[in-house]
Amino acid sequence: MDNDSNLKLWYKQPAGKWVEALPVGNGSLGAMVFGKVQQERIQLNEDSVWYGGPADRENPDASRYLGEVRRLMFEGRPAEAEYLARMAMSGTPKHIAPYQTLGDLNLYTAAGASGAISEYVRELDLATGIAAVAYRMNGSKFRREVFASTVHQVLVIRLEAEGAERLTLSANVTRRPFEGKTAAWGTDGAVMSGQCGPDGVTFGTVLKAVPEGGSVQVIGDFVSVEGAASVTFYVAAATSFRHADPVAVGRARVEAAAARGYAAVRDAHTAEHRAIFERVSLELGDPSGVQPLALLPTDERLRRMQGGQEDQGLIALFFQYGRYLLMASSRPGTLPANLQGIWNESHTPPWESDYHLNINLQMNYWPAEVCNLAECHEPVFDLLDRLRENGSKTARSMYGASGFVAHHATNVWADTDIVGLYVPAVFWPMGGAWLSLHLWEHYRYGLDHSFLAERAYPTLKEAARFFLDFLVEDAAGRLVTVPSLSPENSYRLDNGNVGCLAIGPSMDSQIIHALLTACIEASGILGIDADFSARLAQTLERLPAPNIGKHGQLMEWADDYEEVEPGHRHISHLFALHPGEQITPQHTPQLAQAARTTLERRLANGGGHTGWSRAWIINFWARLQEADFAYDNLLALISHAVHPNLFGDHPPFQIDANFGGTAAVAEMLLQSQQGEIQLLPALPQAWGSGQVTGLRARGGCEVDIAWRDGRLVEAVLHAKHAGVCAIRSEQPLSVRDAAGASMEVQAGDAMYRFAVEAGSRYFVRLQP
Ligand code: FUC
Repeated sequence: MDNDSNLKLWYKQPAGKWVEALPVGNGSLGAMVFGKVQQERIQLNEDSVWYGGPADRENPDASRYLGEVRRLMFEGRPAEAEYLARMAMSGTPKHIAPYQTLGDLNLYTAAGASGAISEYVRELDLATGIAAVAYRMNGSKFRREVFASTVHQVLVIRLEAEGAERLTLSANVTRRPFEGKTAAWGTDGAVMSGQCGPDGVTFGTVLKAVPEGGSVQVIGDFVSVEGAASVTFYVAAATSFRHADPVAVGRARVEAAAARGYAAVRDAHTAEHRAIFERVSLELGDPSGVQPLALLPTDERLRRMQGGQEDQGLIALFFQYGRYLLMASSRPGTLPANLQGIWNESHTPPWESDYHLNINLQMNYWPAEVCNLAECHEPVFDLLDRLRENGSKTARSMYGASGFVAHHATNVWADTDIVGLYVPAVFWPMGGAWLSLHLWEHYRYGLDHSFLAERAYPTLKEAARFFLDFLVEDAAGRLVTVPSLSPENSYRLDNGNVGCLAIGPSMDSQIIHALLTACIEASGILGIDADFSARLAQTLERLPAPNIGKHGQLMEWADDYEEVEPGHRHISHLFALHPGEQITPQHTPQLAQAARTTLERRLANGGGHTGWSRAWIINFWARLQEADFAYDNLLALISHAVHPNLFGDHPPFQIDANFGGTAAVAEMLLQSQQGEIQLLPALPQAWGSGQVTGLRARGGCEVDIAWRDGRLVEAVLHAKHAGVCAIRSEQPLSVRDAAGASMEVQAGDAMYRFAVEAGSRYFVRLQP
């Protein structure tokens, strides 16, 4: 097997633990490949396998007690407000049910087919999306390949023997302890069907074997293959979430793929996968130092890095792995990537493996636009359509407000009520608003006018409308959210009372600021809703502005309360720095300094201890253009917060660290907030030379950047739309067009502006 590439995870032994197995996925169907020789386990997932059905959980007493909760808050009695809110506002019933495993595909090698194993290699090739296992036994070579095809909507498992040995094995699908029914399907297949709880989805998993040479039969609910030179298993799964008859859909998919045959299905898969994956390439550091390390197994590289040794290739691999994981867990028509993407082996996973809306789901999608995977963002927009529908009922019944609201967590059914009783997290009406901003980001990168008109603006507007009704005036005349909280932190009042529930937490004001600003801009572009826009502008004026507190920090709440946990993992009040852009070092230097103080305080008090928290910190440092701090935290992330298969570790496994980390690497190389492109804004010393291609900038262009010894060599801008390109640079720039002619550049205040045409390329260099 060829391992001289930095686009492969590879190992010399089978996976022991689940977090050593290698993930494949097509957005909906996922699998974890263990690579065990005698009894292979391929753990299966389907994105809509969640326990239980949709539920109307609105607390019938919420609107009756809303005024009372607010009064207690304004009287400085948060503990009493919380006591009441738990009864009066939390959903009925309290919890949402989990995302669950679909089961396991097991391959059992026949008795007698054993021997000494040598030259064992297990790998995942990010460029092809194929997991492979190879080894020698009894003088024969064995090879397996596993991939999840988006084109054919099947999981394909291919086993081959080369030499005297033949393949004799049996296969079945299981789902301990909730299997439902298992049965033979014809003479070469098996079906498992069942239901996820009394009112949950029904599912169907279908398996079919196609051997070459040898024979196949069904014994019990096993598919048994004897004496084959190779065998291809096709697996499909569906649920009633999308299909009336999941088993029929599964059978049709498996039949269609088998009819095409292994080679054709594989070719279609790799072509489709490459077309998306290869949009972006990344090389960090000098290739002569980086390439030899790719010859080491991934777990060994990880151990080296944990021991303090540098490995820029491993960072590039981690970056590309994040892109791979998003492709594998989120495609047009699927559900969004949840807390574990789509990979979950449990019936009771941590945090239900749900969609947390107070950082986690948003972080999952930070790499989508900049890392050139815009279509992978679409499942979020579909979820938003459903949140908007459910959330308008919740807004009306709980808060007497128009528009829509979603709280801190949701599920497959787009639940918008308050989830659970954990006060520091749940009473937070901002989840829908924050997620809606992803529509605006998608527009800003792609400039698709009809997407803005038809998809983005209508939802942004409903998200904004909610706050026109929900915000209340505080004693200082500001418009604030209440009850709400700063996820998931608490504060101390001067009277000694500790509270989570808060009046006007800074993150809320910052999210609302971003939302209203987006709405105003969007309505301007679309030329509609001038009156509504004017109302939003008035509201905007009255939001609490980001403010600096007694430690020189950015204040986490509207008032400068003492923080109970200054090292808290959430750093919500820096939303305005990232992913927001209300604060930038160039435009608001004092606030940027305060944000820096906040970060330093968090880190000095033990912050960054969860994977996602560390990933966010890297993004913050990148926005503050502190390249080496960003790099140190990136090293901390990869060496302390990933599993052997490079899955992010909260702990436990949570995928947001992968996506947040990937976005952070991009953020170090290219930024485009505030209408200004910045090339290499946070390039650490360790990345002296390198190149990246295919990143996207807001304003509709793709950017390739090459650098040497820490300095820009050349950036190529591929303009997708006509307009004016604005680059911020402290060093003088010159720009040429594709024909090599100097462009007319308007320069001043460290900004370089030039007109671009759709479909043209522009070459940017430092002036000699
Ligand atoms: C948020 C975080 C936790 C965890 C959970 C899924 O509530 O505070 O750390 O990531 O989401």
